[in-house]
Amino acid sequence: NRELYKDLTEKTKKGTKSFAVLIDPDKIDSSVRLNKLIMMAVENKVDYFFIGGSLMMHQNLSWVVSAIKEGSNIPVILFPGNNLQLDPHADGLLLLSLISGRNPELLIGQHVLVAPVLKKSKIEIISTGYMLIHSGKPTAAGYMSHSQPIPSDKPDIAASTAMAGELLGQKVIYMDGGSGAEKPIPPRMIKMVKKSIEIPLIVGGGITNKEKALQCIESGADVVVVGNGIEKNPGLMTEVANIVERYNQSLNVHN
Ligand code: 1GP
Repeated sequence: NRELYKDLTEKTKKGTKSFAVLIDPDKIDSSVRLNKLIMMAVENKVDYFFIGGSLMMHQNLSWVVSAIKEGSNIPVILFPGNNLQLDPHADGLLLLSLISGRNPELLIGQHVLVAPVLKKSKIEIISTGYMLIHSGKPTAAGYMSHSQPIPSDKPDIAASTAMAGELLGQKVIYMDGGSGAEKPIPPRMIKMVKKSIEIPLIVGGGITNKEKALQCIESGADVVVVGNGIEKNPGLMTEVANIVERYNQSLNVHN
């Protein structure tokens, strides 16, 4: 039994950063490709696999989860785009409450439907205050959630929203520009949110190179998530992993 949340909070307290690779099962079209990604993730000591997407056109979820479980010890955390994206073999699940929006279905409605299933499962549930941030062109997450993202030049709204999430008992805050976002979350916003909360901060969306990943980390992200960028260029996985590792090593030197 893993203690994913305990590990993450301990890392957050120490300032140690983590790297999550997002796999959208709909984008995986061959087991060769999937196994390559898994092998690369093992080599690069990736901290987490996040699994999820806006749709499930190909019903690939359980295949992807079991391939990762067979090929690695990297924790598999579901990051569901909707309540069809459950798999009992995953280690954890980000139970998302879309606190940036005002769509009651995604704040509590869908959760009521899946709660009995989740209570019975052995998956570690991590209650997540999920915040979509405007990032240029519309994203699938924005469209599918019937919600308005937080404007990217309003860090105070993001900070107040994150504080509200923490006060309501969310275990982590996830700031997301949405998959394939034009731009990552602005550093100023990450900094202000990080200063406003004690719980771990996950940041993703539009991280397409190592410089952007480093900027997110230096601004205060405890976990950086990369999906699209790795789909387009698998070598980015190694680059981001190296950046995170070097950052963590420099912490050890200074402590
Ligand atoms: C999306 O945060 C994730 O929900 C990752 O986004 O696919 O743009 O890396 P990208």
